[in-house]
Amino acid sequence: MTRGPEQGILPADDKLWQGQGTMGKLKVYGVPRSRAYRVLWMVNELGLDYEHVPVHFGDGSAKTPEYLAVNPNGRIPAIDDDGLKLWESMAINLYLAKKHDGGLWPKTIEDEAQALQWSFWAMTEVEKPALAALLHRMFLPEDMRDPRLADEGEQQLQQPLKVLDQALAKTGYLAGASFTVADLNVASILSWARLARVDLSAFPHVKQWLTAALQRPAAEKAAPKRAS
Ligand SMILES: N[C@@H](CCC(=O)N[C@@H](CS)C(=O)NCC(=O)O)C(=O)O
Repeated sequence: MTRGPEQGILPADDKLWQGQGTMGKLKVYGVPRSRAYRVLWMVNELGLDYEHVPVHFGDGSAKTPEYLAVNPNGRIPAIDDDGLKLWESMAINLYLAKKHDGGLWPKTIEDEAQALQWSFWAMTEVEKPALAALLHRMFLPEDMRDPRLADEGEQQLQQPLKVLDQALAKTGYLAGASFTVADLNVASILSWARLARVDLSAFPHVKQWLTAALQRPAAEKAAPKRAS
């Protein structure tokens, strides 16, 4: 299958790998139609000057020796921040939010702890069932989808969604009184549930918060575009 730019191909220009001409500039590896969306959203939110290297998870470009030197796991996303090579989407976002004073890092140590809590929680409680719903409702080719697995994912999301709804009912945000990395990290993972048409009607605070988060200009700019 030929991949267009919206799906991502490794640029032929191997200067990107060698860093020539772009020394020191933040590099973000990974196509938007992947967990790299989370990091692209963050760098847009912070207004950073960065170079996007559209390594794809499905065409072998994440398994080249050059990319494995950035992320030995052979997965996306990853960043290279002036020599600091970092992987794991949540860790990358927490690092970038803390490093750059873009208002996304919580202002107190207690709120900082909440941001860590919600980020770990989203990865452990939400990501797997949300991915099952996404894969089996829209991402996989139709003949490979199993509706039972999608429904099971939606079912497993009910309890974490209830917890999230109760938390959002208090202040509307997850760490402190404004939008932070905690909201971005959790909303970026829950974007899969929305794409998978998980019914959020029983969770009005989640529904409102998620809609507002995903409509932020930085989120829309990062969002995967459909191949034409
Ligand atoms: N926990 C990692 C997961 C990264 C991950 O699994 N990324 C997928 C794309 S969304 C990937 O690169 N898959 C390729 C593979 O597993 O070989 C993170 O959040 O960054």
